[in-house]
Amino acid sequence: MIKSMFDKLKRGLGKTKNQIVGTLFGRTIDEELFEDIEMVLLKADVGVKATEEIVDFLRKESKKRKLKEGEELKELLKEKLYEILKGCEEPLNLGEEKPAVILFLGINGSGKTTTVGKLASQFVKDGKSVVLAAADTFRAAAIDQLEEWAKRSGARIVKHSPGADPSAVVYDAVSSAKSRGDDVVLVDTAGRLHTKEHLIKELQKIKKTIKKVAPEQPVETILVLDGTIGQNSINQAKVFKEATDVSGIVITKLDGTAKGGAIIPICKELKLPVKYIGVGEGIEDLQPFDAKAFVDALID
Ligand SMILES: Nc1nc2c(ncn2[C@@H]2O[C@H](COP(=O)(O)OP(=O)(O)O)[C@@H](O)[C@H]2O)c(=O)[nH]1
Ligand SMILES: [Mg+2]
Repeated sequence: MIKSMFDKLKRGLGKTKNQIVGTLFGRTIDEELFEDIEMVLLKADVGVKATEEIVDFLRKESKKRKLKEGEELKELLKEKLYEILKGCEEPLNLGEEKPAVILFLGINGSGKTTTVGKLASQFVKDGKSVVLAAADTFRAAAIDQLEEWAKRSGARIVKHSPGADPSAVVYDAVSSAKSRGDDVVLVDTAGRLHTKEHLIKELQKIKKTIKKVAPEQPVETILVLDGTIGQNSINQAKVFKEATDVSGIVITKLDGTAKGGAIIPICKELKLPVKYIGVGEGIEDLQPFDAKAFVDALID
């Protein structure tokens, strides 16, 4: 990972990091320290199960390796966190067929539109032609926001009027991308659906529409979760998982949250890989999830 990106990640995770690393310094390894570590991990939203697993490992290994100083646990902690998190790492799949269609889901405010915009910018920089489908048709402002991101990123936008059928937008976006030979279609959806039945129906309709035009798609259905609510996003995510097949997640707003540890229970409990993490509001602030870099930034 390039240095500026790593620095950003490190700054972003600073609050979570200070909590965790702060407990280790100037301490002798004893039961009281393990209890403090346990508390601090729980506070960082690492979750009960993973916290137990981590603290048990620290107890056993520190004994085996005859460690004395709290600081010495840092390397052990890194080792264990990496072991856990490397199973959560998986790059975005663009598939074989053009255009690749990627569907973004998540509740209102989780960061879908921003993520779509950031990702569009990365794809355009890689020389891909990108289409944004404005399938959040609830508000005019949602369409305007995506249009702004289209301008900033250099992607083409397909939009209808507010209140239009999201599936109709998706149909136009995917079929036009197909006929023009575009590489990627990013579908921005609405998160404000009144009931689960409504959500299921809407998502199924969108997916059916995509399949009709491009039978191999979507390659990815990405759930966008707000990192600042930590583990609370798990229940939210379950509703979406019940509604449709989800292939991966993006965790946003990991800059400045003290709940960065939630990435562990989120990935483990949902059994879904983390594709990207959001570390700011800017166009550059989206990083492929890299377990090694994440752990290094967390436990510097
Ligand atoms: N700090 C920070 N803010 C973010 C991040 N991702 C999104 N946001 C902000 O979260 C708010 C909601 O994002 P938006 O993309 O509109 O969410 P949507 O309703 O799911 O489309 C906006 O103010 C974004 O700028 C991130 O990674 N870090
Ligand atoms: Mg939006």
